[in-house]
Amino acid sequence: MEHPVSRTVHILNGPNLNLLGKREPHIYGHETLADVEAQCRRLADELKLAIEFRQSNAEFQLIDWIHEAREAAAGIIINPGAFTHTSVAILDALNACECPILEVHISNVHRREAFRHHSYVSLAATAVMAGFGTHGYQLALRHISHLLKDNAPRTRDRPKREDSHG
Ligand code: CA2
Repeated sequence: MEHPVSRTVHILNGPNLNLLGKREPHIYGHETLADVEAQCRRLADELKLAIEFRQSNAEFQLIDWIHEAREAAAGIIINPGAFTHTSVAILDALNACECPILEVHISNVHRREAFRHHSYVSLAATAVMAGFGTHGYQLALRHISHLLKDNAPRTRDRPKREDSHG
């Protein structure tokens, strides 16, 4: 029997994003992560998608969730927090996924410290949004909805980096 086509988008948030809206509002704004989840749920209903919305401060937990998403998700939206800039393990987990992967950063990491300019995760990402504030999550959800439409390129056709082999 064929697997039913998933309409569930897994939205994964990395370390310290539980502090959203509580500290550093000049960088990350005033909305909390619960506000972002509520906005994503409203939009997902409109787009006839379901969401799994999660946050963890632990790298292994994010990796386990990516493995779960690999089996179950129509797409992954991930804000890996500071693991963006450090984690080959998260990159390896994402590289094992065939569904679209949208990397979201609330702040414009390219206007910030040099160590935030490099992302391991971008090597696996279908697309990257940075600097749209928390609205970036909704833009990412809309883009996944677009990719799931019949006329959009199949997820398998996600372009590979030119220097990748196979
Ligand atoms: O801009 C983003 O979304 C980041 O992924 C956020 C990470 C940062 O390490 C990345 O370079 C860019 C930090 C998440 C911490 O979030 C906080 C939110 C409020 C108060 C303190 C931390």
